[in-house]
Amino acid sequence: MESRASVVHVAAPIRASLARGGAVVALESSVLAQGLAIPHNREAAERMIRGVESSGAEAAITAVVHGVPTVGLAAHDLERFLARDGVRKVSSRDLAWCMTEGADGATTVAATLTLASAAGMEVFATGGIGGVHRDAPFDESADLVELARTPMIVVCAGAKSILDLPATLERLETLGVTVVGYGTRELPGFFTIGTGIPLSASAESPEQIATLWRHHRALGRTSGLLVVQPPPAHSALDHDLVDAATAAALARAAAAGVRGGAVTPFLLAEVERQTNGASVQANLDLLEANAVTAGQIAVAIARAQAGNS
Ligand code: PSU
Ligand code: MN
Repeated sequence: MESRASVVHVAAPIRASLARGGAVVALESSVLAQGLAIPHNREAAERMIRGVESSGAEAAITAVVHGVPTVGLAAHDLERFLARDGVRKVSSRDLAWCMTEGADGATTVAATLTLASAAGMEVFATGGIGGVHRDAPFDESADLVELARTPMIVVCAGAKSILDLPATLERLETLGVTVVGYGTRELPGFFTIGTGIPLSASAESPEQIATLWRHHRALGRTSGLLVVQPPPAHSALDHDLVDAATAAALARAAAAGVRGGAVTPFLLAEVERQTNGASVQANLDLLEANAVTAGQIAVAIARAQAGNS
């Protein structure tokens, strides 16, 4: 049988960096092909890559490229994903089918975890993870179960505000995923700085996350570690504004009968409309901030490992 590593194409520079124990950060592509509209998606890609690099790490976007699971998307392929034309949304269940059809697929957090871990990566930056949807028996993102079985650090601004956040945190606890606040003791609200929901762990530095990760791995834990960082204060949104926008978006989704994988992109676009675009600015800023932090964590882990060997 083909091995997991052999079916995933890892771009040469990323492979070389991993082989010498360098710092690398995975980035998802669904946020580019489904989550953000043109031209914001290009800005997001550029700012995330630069953010990772500003920390001294290398960025690798994951995607399925003409049926090939890929870690380290080439520039000319990225253009097709930014054009969003015929690019499907690929969660973990969709990976093998996307390969079978030879299609282009933009990977969600769940699918990115699968590809990046096959490549031997340990750090991944995104905006917000999926989770348990509100009043929807039963819509829970595959992001949660993949986090439960993939040893990877995921840096995000929490779960998207359109979700049931207390239920999402409870599910993460059940699944054994450690959630650590980065510079905060409460769960961030993605667009908002806080939610009032307390966390059981909080860290202040990349080195502290690296130590936490070392302990996690030493215990033989095969689950992920979710690092949640509040969005930058200058563009974070007000609670009431997000609440009202979300309520309106949920009502429209219900009226339009939106289901399955289309729910998350639909709600994000509606929130953008309801906030007159303010949510996009917040989204871009937090994506970059998360990329910077993930880069710093990857560098701290690489340094600690170099020091130990
Ligand atoms: N957060 C965003 N934009 C996005 C997503 C998250 O700000 O586009 C994407 C991520 O790829 C996440 C996915 O993994 O939405 C979750 O989709 P679902 O709920 O269908 O699993
Ligand atoms: Mn879903």
